[in-house]
Amino acid sequence: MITLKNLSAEEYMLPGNAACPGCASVASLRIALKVLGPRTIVTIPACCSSVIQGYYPKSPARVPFLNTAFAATAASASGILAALEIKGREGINVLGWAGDGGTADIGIQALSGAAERNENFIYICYDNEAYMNTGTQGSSATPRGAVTTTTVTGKKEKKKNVPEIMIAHEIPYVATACAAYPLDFAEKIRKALSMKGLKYIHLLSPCPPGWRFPAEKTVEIGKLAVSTGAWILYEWSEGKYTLTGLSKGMTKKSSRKPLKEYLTAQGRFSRLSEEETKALQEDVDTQWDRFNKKLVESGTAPTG
Ligand SMILES: Cc1ncc(C[n+]2csc(CCOP(=O)(O)OP(=O)(O)O)c2C)c(N)n1
Ligand code: SF4
Ligand SMILES: [Mg+2]
Repeated sequence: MITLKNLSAEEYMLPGNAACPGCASVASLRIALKVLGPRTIVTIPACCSSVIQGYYPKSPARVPFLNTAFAATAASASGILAALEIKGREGINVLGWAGDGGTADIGIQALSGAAERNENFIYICYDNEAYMNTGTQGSSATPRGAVTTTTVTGKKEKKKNVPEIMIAHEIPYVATACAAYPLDFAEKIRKALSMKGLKYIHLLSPCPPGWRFPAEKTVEIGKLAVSTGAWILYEWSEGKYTLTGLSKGMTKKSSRKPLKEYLTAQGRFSRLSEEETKALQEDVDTQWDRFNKKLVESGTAPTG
């Protein structure tokens, strides 16, 4: 189990990079690399992270990063694995690290193919819920009601559920995480490392300029996503769902904060009417009702 005491003190993502102040994705990449260690190759498509790690002629990264085409993260990771095998190199971790646009939209075919082949790498989607690097266009992971530059009156469609799509592929491990809970995230990477095949982690990654909140509130916003139940922390493996972290105590509606607290803390939801806010609260409650049934079927529902 990863704790603050045994989390590596070594840094593989150095400060002084090109991320915005308060960027949850770069803080999470730092945590991920602490768990993965120096014998790691990361492949990333076009996204904020490619700018952060590759601001030529300098780089904050202390492990090799391959910058690949927007659609190609999972294909690229598969290629790296094949090359390592041909070269007879063992004990090297391969990480695909991509945004929500590069995962839920343009990269999903490569990811689905890699899942079918059960390629032996970890794929982490850091989900800031829009195309941030190109100026906050909406993606299929943008939640209903959020304003982006392509959903100026608030997005009408629901967020695509990529973790469930990955579960349908029956890969060894699927988990969600939130950047505000780095140890929960770290522990999930540690578990993923112990398994062979494709492991998928979907990380909610608050973004101050894109979600329109002050940079010092990143952790607060991430915690609100979980404590209001908008974002569920869980793991899935061998057909069973398990809640983790704060989400463990949140199966009952009375244990969850009103969604409004999460929504009103962000400028991207400022156009919501009372009725729309109510509808989004109903979405969260329905999401939990469905999830609770999965826990019962898994035999992992909390008792009491
Ligand atoms: C085929 C292709 N289309 C569009 C782009 C332009 N582009 C570069 S980064 C990016 C946004 C990426 O969004 P996401 O994957 O969510 O990562 P984020 O920027 O939010 O970190 C886009 C549209 C591209 N590089 N390649
Ligand atoms: S736009 Fe958002 S995700 Fe991109 S670097 Fe800035 S804070 Fe991070
Ligand atoms: Mg994004």
